[in-house]
Amino acid sequence: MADSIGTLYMGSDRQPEGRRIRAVAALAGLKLDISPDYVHFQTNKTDAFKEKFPSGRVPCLEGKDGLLLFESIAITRYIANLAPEAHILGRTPKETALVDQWVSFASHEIAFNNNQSFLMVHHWIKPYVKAIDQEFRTRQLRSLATLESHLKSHTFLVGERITIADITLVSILQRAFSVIFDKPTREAHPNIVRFYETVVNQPAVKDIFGETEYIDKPLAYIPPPKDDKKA
Ligand SMILES: N[C@@H](CCC(=O)N[C@@H](CS)C(=O)NCC(=O)O)C(=O)O
Repeated sequence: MADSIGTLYMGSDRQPEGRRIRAVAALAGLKLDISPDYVHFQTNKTDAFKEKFPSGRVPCLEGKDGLLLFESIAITRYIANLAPEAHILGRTPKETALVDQWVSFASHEIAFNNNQSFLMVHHWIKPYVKAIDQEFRTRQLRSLATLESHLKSHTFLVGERITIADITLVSILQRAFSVIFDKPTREAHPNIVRFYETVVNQPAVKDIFGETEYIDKPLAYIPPPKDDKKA
């Protein structure tokens, strides 16, 4: 393998956006160093970090050539563009447009809704309002229905080979499997589950995605202990 293309700053190994970038680099056959010194919620709050990456949110890429890049969609596209022979952005302008369509759909129509429920249930967004949580879940289910229907007749999202759209989507589904995708939901979406298993088990990315936690019941809000309410 050639020299590393740069250093990736990321939170935990389980962060969907970080996994996605590492998986795209692996498919592209490119080496990426992971910053060993990065401490999440500390390093990203320093002036030195924000001078390089003004959003103060990871993942961020510091290229060997000095490129400074934040936002996972931009980073995955950049890495895929460095390896045109891997064809993971699509093989024609039409395929690339379809790849962009599914990256957008996965990010805005699935990840966004799933993240809101995830953040509410974990007390990051307060106060918890069940009807709002439920609305995000309903919206997500509508998007999952669109996906299920597409995957009935497609092995991968676009064309006959894996692209960054597939990697983006499975990184998002992996999180969704721990929030909304209980057993009945999995049974109602067999093509999504088949697609997910096909992509995460590709030899190049299997170790990056690791084990998936399949829940039996949807993730539910647990109110904080009474003492917390006084604070
Ligand atoms: N839109 C960003 C989202 C990244 C993101 O959610 N980063 C969180 C991961 S926990 C973060 O860095 N949070 C730290 C903070 O907000 O201080 C992307 O796609 O890269």
